[in-house]
Amino acid sequence: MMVKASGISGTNHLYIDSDNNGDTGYRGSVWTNCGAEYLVENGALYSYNANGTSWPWTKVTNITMLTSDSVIETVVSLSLIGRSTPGEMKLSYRRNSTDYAPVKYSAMAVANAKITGILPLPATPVSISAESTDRAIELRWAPVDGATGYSIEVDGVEIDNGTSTEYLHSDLEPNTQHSYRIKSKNQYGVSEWSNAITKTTLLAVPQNVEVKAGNASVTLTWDVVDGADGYEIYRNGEKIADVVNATYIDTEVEQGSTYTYAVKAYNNQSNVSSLSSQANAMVLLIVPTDIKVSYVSSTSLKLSWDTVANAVEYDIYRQGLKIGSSLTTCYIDTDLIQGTTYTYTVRVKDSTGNVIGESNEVIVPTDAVHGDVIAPSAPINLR
Ligand SMILES: [Ca+2]
Repeated sequence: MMVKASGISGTNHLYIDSDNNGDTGYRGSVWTNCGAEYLVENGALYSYNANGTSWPWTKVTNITMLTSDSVIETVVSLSLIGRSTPGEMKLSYRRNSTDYAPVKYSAMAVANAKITGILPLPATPVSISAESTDRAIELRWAPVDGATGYSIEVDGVEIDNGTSTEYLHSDLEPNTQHSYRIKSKNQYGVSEWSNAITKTTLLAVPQNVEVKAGNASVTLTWDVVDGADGYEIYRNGEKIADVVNATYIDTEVEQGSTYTYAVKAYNNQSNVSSLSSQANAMVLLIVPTDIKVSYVSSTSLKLSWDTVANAVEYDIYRQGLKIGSSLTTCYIDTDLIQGTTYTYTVRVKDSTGNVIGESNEVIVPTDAVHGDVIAPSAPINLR
């Protein structure tokens, strides 16, 4: 639009009856036979959606206006005023300035405009996908025919993305929400913004996953994840449990087997972290097995058993009462009474003195071996 006159460098109104219909839009007392849907004033475009006579206008966007005392020139994209087909529309101009008091308003100049063709603006990007990690979000969209570039609005800030149809938003905090809109460009202008896309980064990956094998169990611990409502436990690649706190004791394990564990954090908004790094645990044999009994004399016998990993000391129990300890894997019990049946168990203690395992009971009848004495061996670790 261009206006030529004199003394027009002040405040100006450029009205646009974009649908060429005098019954719609703003119908002021001056321009009664026309209804304006848009107004350009002081470098901004406004749209009208009130009752036709009241004044309120809504700002659409800033518009570049070149003004001098004798010429005003501005360009408004047809897409901004809702025109996508050729045809007529009406434009008008009125000076509106106290600079020219006492005549504040000029007479209204009205012109017809004809749109003979529509510049082929690029289409709005569609098929936009977004993928999250805990620290980044990556967007991709389908290339738009004829587009020479793209702009992306990232959390409210517009960025020129060049010709790429991908955008990586990095250095983000875990479990934070971000929003994006994309538009395409060509030599004639820009498309409408796409619909806004919101995407949340994943919860942080659980760190410092540690495992500790115990007596027929494995205890897992890891660092608490901010924003997590719970954790999923994976063993050998399969989910085995869901827990609230940052610890888990797996009792469904077999001694002597090795297991691989990993953890995911999740919250109640369906945000699930990536799998943590893996931790391996070998469930140790910590229960004395295969206790052997040999007779030293008719009133004494020797108990022996296989070495138990992590064992530092063994306590020997007879009839449920502790009768001694051993630093090795054997023990000689004396002063037995012939004809009596004795029941033994062996408990394993670790370096801190805790009992970490206990054997099954071994039942030994002494009368069955009366007179069948095995050659005595040297006493070991009698206490
Ligand atoms: Ca109208």
